[in-house]
Amino acid sequence: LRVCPGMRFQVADLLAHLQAAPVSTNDVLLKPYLASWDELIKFLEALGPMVGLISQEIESKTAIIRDLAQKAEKEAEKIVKDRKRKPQLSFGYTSIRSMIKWELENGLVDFHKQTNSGCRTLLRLHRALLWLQNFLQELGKDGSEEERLRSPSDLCKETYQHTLAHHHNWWVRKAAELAFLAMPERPYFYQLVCVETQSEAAVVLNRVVRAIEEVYERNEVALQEHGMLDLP
Ligand code: 1Q0
Repeated sequence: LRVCPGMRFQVADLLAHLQAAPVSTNDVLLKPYLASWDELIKFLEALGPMVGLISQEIESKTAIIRDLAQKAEKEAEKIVKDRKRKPQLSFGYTSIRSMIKWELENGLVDFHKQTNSGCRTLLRLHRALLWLQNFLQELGKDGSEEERLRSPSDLCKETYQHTLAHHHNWWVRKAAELAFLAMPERPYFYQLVCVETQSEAAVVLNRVVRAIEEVYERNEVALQEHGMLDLP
């Protein structure tokens, strides 16, 4: 992967964070997972103020989880000091599975009404990641002429309607439609990921898509095992 000089967003960094997230056979580390979202915010920043709302939304969701993690860490320190127990690796918000365990044990997850639990917050990011996976997969297709000519903006819209839109109300869907207009045309997009042709783009995008898939699938299974795919 090429390094883009002078750019804040680096696709190599995004890929590195995504690839650092999977741990053991079925878990996902939260630090690199959230760092991937930080990197996507940098991408959005390059698109201008039209998508500011989306960056803000991602920022607020990642901040909720990071705040909870910090609080849990302090609590964990206290427990270790008071009971002279050894801290466990799987404590608090280290990974998605430790977060689920911690929040369930501490009664932090509400299955009936909206709260700011880490689990319900991560579910929002998780659903958005499926959209991103679908979008980048379509964008990376390097087959027919027709495929190569479809505009990122249209692909954005179509994939959104098939995924994330199901979870959004009318107002958010309208706001999303506005944001799609800010999606640059392919040449500008290529520049942001530092490639020149569709076939080069396809290679980069497919690597990112595969990395997202691995993370998404693990999170999906972890949430599903705990009946958390519909948390309000
Ligand atoms: C130009 C980019 C278009 C992206 C289109 C995605 C549509 C999003 C529209 C959303 C507006 C956000 C307003 C708030 C929504 C919340 O109601 C909702 C639910 O949360 P809650 O607490 O009310 O239950 N929140 C969410 O659904 C969170 C997710 C927000 C959207 C995340 C979009 C991710 C964008 C990623 C950047 C794409 C760049 C790709 C570049 C990769 C290059 C290799």
